Amino acid sequence: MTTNTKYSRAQLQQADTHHLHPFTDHKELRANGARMIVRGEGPYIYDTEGLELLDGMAGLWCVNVGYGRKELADAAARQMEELPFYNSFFRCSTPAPVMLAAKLAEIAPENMNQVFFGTSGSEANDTALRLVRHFWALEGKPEKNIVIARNSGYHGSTIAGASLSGMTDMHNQLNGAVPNIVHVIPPYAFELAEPGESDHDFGLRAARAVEGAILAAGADKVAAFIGEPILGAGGVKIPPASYWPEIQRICTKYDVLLMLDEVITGYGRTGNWFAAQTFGIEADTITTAKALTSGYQPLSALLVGDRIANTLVEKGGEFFHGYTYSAHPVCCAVALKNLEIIEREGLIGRVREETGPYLAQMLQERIAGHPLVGEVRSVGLMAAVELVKNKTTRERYMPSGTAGTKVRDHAIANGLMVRAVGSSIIMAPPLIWERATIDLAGDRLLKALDSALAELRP
Ligand code: PXG
Repeated sequence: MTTNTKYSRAQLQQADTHHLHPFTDHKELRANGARMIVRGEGPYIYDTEGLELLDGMAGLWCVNVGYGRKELADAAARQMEELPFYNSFFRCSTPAPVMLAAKLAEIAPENMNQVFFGTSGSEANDTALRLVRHFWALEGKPEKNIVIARNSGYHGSTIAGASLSGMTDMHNQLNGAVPNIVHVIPPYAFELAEPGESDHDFGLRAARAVEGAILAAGADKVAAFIGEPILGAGGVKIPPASYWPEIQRICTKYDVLLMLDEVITGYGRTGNWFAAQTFGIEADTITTAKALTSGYQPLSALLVGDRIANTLVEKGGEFFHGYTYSAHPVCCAVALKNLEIIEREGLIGRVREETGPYLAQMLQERIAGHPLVGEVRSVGLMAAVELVKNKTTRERYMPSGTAGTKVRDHAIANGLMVRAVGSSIIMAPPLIWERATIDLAGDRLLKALDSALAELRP
């Protein structure tokens, strides 16, 4: 028996009272107990009670190749047997991260040829923030240090990650964010576009909020803009097509670096290796983590563009930054095997050409017309369903989350794991989903919407 199978749910829930969970109201958790997930196979996860759930969230936006991949376990075991750890400080290195860095340079956008490793997206964003400020200092402009980010953005939970994030509740608990970070509106047309304003015009207006912030601070004070190509944890907010080209124009005009956070969108989710390719964005840094190993090991890679890397190499001296587990050989060995699987199985092309369009079609044809649904939207295998009280006025059920948690709980009861973000339901399934899996998810989501509707409008 393994740790996963030898305990009952009651035993696990008892022991779990010693465990402080992330992003959790601990009193509420102790009153209700956690669902204990003990096994995964392909697109499914299983709990202690034997309930089978179709995992519409790929773990936490990361298990892109699905569960139960023995090849990844073998890659980790081989690396652990040969060399479980050695560091990459003090002029040392090990083969796995070296080969992974070269591979990432091959699949990344053309101007990205250097990689800095960490173990989480939050760490990678700390690295990115320090690196862009260091870059401008090396260029003789240390006062060019303000970073512009967005409300509803999510960039992690360390102090720098939370400071870059645009979540009010997180900021309120920080009691002092990292200074010189400014937030502007996100490109969220469903709630923020004015009546009669086209998506195109709203996209330009949202991008020009960045220009406004640059002009307010003075371009000689602004180091960079950071954004997720699609806001993920903030609710799969997909920008209008006009947004990213305008952001690119603005960053170029004022010589502001463009930092992309692809912790969720990286490694195939939008139908290309990176969403930078899907949206045609040329960035100076790209933060990646999660699906780099499909979540089988903790690993992040900050992809660094040539402009920053050249300065760092040519005039940098020592960059006083790094983590014990930067370039961890076991994590990197797993990442190499994971990228090999993604390529060998053609998962990214399938998302781009088949399952992404099929998911969009399923949502349009089967979900969009439901009385609770105000909008469906998706890119690749990343989707949101907006829940409303009134389809025309887009009035919401209050307090925020009322409809979201109801639909989510019914979805889980019907065998589909999804996530609720305020008044929306979001999905980011493993890239191994096929048409039949998407149909099944559609059946279960529809049942959940009907059950929630019956409770909300008895
Ligand atoms: N950037 C983005 C875009 C993320 O989505 C991070 C950075 C931080 O990564 P780490 O590995 O430090 O967690 C993330 C993480 C959710 C949820 O509820 C999303 C994340 C993490 C936890 C929960 O959707 N994204």
